[in-house]
Amino acid sequence: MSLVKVEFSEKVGIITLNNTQKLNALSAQLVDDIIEALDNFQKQKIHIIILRAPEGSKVWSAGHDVKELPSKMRDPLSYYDSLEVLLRAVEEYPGPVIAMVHGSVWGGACDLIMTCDMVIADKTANFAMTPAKLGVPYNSTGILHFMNRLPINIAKEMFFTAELVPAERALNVGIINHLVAEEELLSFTLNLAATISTRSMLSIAVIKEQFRVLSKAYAITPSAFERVQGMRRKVYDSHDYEEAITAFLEKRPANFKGE
Ligand code: KGA
Repeated sequence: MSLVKVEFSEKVGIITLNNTQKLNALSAQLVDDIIEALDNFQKQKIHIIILRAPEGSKVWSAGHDVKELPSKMRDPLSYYDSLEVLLRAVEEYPGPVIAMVHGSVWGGACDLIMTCDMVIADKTANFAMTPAKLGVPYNSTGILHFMNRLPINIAKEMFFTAELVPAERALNVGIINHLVAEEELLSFTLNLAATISTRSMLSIAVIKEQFRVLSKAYAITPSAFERVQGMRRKVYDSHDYEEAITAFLEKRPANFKGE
């Protein structure tokens, strides 16, 4: 059974993450279902996608499925990790992907909304970037998503504290485009999609691709890349990574040692 619900009109497709029992944690299966929905919409030439959770969800998505993160000694966020595959699918969709957010957004799901082209939210929305709570060495493309979107001090605060940023502040710092009343969340998002749908989709698809290519146009030497990978490895080989994942599964706070 699919973990997403799909609906569409002429140009707008809606994908609802529909695994609320698991707080829409981004498991490999949920990710596969989202990607399948995106592929089908692309074949049907649906130009604009809205990504949402079921109405009234307290949690929009709890982020990466922690139970699927590898145990120690393996990169938890490598190129083919399900979250990474999803983020690329959203970035490469040849039309706008709009995140419509009611409820809390955690870790990898926060990266997902930052990868969407726009974010519309109501006052229940809040956003936490959690790798430092889970001892996870975040990957460089993920860091770049935040650098490209937010002032660096705000991105660092999110990563260093792992605290939820409430909706009003998220608006002020640029995490979200529009903060709207709860009862207007869907109509506002559909109106925005309707406006976009009157524009040239060819032009928009090319501009989106230009943003994607240019926002990643950072040069990095092979040795710098290998150094970063080596530093990340120290983290996923560490006591702290193993301890944080175990603590999550045992529903207790992690006891970090910094090694
Ligand atoms: N992965 C897997 N299972 C999860 C999960 C997750 N991310 N989040 C919650 N669950 C499970 C949880 O173990 C419980 O399962 C059920 O969902 C309901 O959660 O019923 P079970 O088998 O015990 P819970 O905690 O009882 O619900 P709650 O009290 O309403 O609290 C909701 C929140 C969202 C506050 C709480 O579940 C929570 O803190 N979850 C973790 C959120 C998080 O830190 N996500 C980041 C994951 O890491 C991530 O994306 C990366 C890659 N990162 O940070 O680097």
